[in-house]
Amino acid sequence: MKTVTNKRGLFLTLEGAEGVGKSTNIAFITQYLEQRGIEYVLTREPGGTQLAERIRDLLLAVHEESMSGLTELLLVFAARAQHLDKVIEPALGAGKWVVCDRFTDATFAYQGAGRGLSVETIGQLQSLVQGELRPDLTLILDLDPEIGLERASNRGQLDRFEREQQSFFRHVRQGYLDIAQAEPKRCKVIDASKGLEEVKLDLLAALELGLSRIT
Ligand code: Z5A
Repeated sequence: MKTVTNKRGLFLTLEGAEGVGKSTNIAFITQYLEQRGIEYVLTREPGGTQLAERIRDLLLAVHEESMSGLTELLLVFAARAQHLDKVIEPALGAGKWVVCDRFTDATFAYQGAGRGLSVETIGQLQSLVQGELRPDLTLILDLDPEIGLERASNRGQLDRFEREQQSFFRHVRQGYLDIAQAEPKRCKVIDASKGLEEVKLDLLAALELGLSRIT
């Protein structure tokens, strides 16, 4: 087993479009870290703090008034600023690893590729809110949106995003694949259409490979 010498913790993110199985699979990542005695904080976006979770509620709820794309984008980054300040930065600074269910790649995929907002604008907000901070390793679960939406629809009431058309989720999926292609060192794509046990093994292999390159 490799000894981790980084003083600052590592920042791992899990991404993917609707119903790909992030919540299910994130447990495999944390089990992996526990087995290696690595201290970590598990968190999610949008959310992760009391205030940021309130912004999440606003983002996911179905409102009578439609939400503009820019409002959505600014709310996502407002939640992120709070999350970074209260949870992510303090944990990384204390040498803990952070495992985050979605981060800014979701903004490029959903608000950028999905809603069609400018990548430059998102990049500017990313710099403003995060400075130089980027995830060290990102695992992207990839799945045909038709299957993902079917899996998600079995969970009950659909939130504001889940009510989007399939074409929206096709753009989101492509957005993620484009990010992975542009940043192959940081991003590993995992085929989430396989059975859960196979996805787990692929995820852990991608995690080990990714970590071997950065630790
Ligand atoms: N959002 C955004 O727009 N911009 C941003 O910057 C950020 C987020 C950060 C909330 O995120 C929304 O915020 C999200 C994008 C937006 N909206 N959408 N859509 P979220 O992560 O909380 O929402 P979510 O995508 O709906 O995630 P989820 O609820 O955690 O679902 P999931 O993790 O993808 O799936 P799951 O609950 O683990 O699995 C779904 C079902 O499939 C479940 O019954 C599993 O048992 C089953 N499953 C899982 N894996 C398998 C396999 N391999 N085979 C068969 N069945 C499986």
